[in-house]
Amino acid sequence: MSKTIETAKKAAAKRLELGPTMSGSEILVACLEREGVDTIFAYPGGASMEIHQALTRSKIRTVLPRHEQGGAFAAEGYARATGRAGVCMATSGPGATNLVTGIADAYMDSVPLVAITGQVPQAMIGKGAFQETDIYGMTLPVVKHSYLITDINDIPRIVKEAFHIAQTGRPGPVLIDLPKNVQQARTQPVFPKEVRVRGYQPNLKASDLELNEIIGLIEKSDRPVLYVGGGIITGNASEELRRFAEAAQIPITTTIMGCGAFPETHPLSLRWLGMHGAAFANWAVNGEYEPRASRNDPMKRIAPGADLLLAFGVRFDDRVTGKVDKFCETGTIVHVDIDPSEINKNKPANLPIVSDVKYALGRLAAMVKERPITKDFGPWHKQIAAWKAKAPFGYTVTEEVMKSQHMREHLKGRESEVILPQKAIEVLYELTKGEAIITTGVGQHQMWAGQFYKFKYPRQLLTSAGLGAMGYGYPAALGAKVACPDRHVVDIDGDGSFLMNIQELATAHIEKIAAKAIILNNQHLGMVMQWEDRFYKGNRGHTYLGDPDNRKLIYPDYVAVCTSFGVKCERVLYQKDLRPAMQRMLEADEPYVLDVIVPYTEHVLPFIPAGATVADMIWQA
Ligand SMILES: Cc1ncc(C[n+]2csc(CCOP(=O)(O)OP(=O)(O)O)c2C)c(N)n1
Ligand SMILES: [Mg+2]
Repeated sequence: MSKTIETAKKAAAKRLELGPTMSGSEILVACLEREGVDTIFAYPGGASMEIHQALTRSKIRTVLPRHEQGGAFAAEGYARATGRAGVCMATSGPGATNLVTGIADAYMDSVPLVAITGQVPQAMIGKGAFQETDIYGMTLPVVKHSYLITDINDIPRIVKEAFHIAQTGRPGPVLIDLPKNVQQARTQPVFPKEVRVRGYQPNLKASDLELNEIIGLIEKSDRPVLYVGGGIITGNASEELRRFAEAAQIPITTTIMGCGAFPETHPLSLRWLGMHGAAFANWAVNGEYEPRASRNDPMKRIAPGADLLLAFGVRFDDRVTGKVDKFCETGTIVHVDIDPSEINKNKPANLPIVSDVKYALGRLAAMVKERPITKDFGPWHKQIAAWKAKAPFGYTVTEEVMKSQHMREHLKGRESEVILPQKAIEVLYELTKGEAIITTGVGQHQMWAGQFYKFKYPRQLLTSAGLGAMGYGYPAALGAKVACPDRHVVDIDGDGSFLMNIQELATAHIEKIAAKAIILNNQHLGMVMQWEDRFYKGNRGHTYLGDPDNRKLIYPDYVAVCTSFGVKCERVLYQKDLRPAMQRMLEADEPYVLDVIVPYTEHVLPFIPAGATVADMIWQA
């Protein structure tokens, strides 16, 4: 052998590794092992059972969800709790389509997810084969990238690329569709040790020139606000954010995706903003206005909001901005994001910067440390303190609650024992000392979870924010608990949302995953009901979840349902029972559900109706 060939072979050996002859399924599993995957949430079928066979010979833990949607949400819970890609798998056809909601959810919330689907044999593709769906085509608008593998020799490279793409830059879901004949074929795999995807540059960094411009704007401003989101969490930039904010003394509001990116217990925290965010956060960004009766009335300003909005890792979502042209109308907008397609998408930025937020914030913190900001934001902090005192998150037992069906039919004579949903969350916050990982369904309970649990750390609130997918909470809690077995993981759920993936109680029981759930059971699709009350004169359009023929009964009987799954469950109706029951739930080393019966009459406040402005905010009961 010539010397050149030998050198080339040695160089190749550094980059590549040759494995023994294996089937395509075995190669796939070997690739997952090489990526450090320890758990896969997978439901088998004809087109994926080959891979399950290979998984039985692997150290990877295979969790069998009871519905593929549950598997996808569990993988997302795992990913959101750890930052590592979650992995789920389904068979072709209905198995694959059942994953779609989870894939879309991961896309909307930038969650690293690798979704694997079995596909019918290549020769059958396009023939309308049994359980054939074009899952590649179907999911194109909701994936970061996708692959249909047609050659067994491509498996190692594709799996490596899939994990790289899912986890770097702005994370997202990657689909791998693997036809059955490729799973069954055999070859000697060549595993790459490195990955390079042409045209994909996830490590963009702001220049010092751009960052200096930000500092110049801060020096010129009187009322700066940091508006930060999920990008801080996915970009592992919390520490840098804290250093920068503390050094520059700039108050911070987050999106709901950004909850925990900055400790909500910190004096600079304005909590989260938007439709149901803190009134003081909305005022700080937009200014305070006299409440107006109609959207056609003029907006009368009481006090101005931010004159400089520093937006990092956010996307100016409509639930945050309301009427977008009125959002931070008088402020200069700096928008820093790793994804160039987010810049100027929803709201034009005065200073747009494409950059990794961890790098940008770290560099800004260092610059400010070297040359401290000379501007005194004292008066601005005073104004914010006044706003915080004026409109903290709060709740009271209202006249409406007292007159409600709940009081008449469930609490008659014991009205003082009523449990408001907000109170239940406050008690959970106290008992867990603010340390639990919280997942949620979608609805009023989700917003209250954000308001009444204060998040101190990134990856502590796992919620379907962008897609708003009911049924997310409990399976996501399972995934988070698998990833973080030593943490308390509690799903704060609604009765409607919990029912949407109730089959996952079986997964919890059989797999011994001690994820907890608190159902804030108002017997209604509460959030839709709230809109009915506000905008449709309270006319109920199929938002009652109880048994209309027997309204005194709480329906369904979650204690009986859970018991049949082998999961402990208690119903809590009276306030005196709440704390001890929650304590028992938290102490249990097994899955545990609390069915907490609450009145349906509560509305989530503050509330800026869709497309409205801060002047239209309803913030007092
Ligand atoms: C899969 C899905 N279907 C419908 C909706 C629309 N939706 C949003 S909130 C909500 C009510 C949720 O009810 P529940 O889970 O009981 O929570 P609550 O608002 O009562 O706290 C509905 C139907 C949704 N977000 N997701
Ligand atoms: Mg409900």
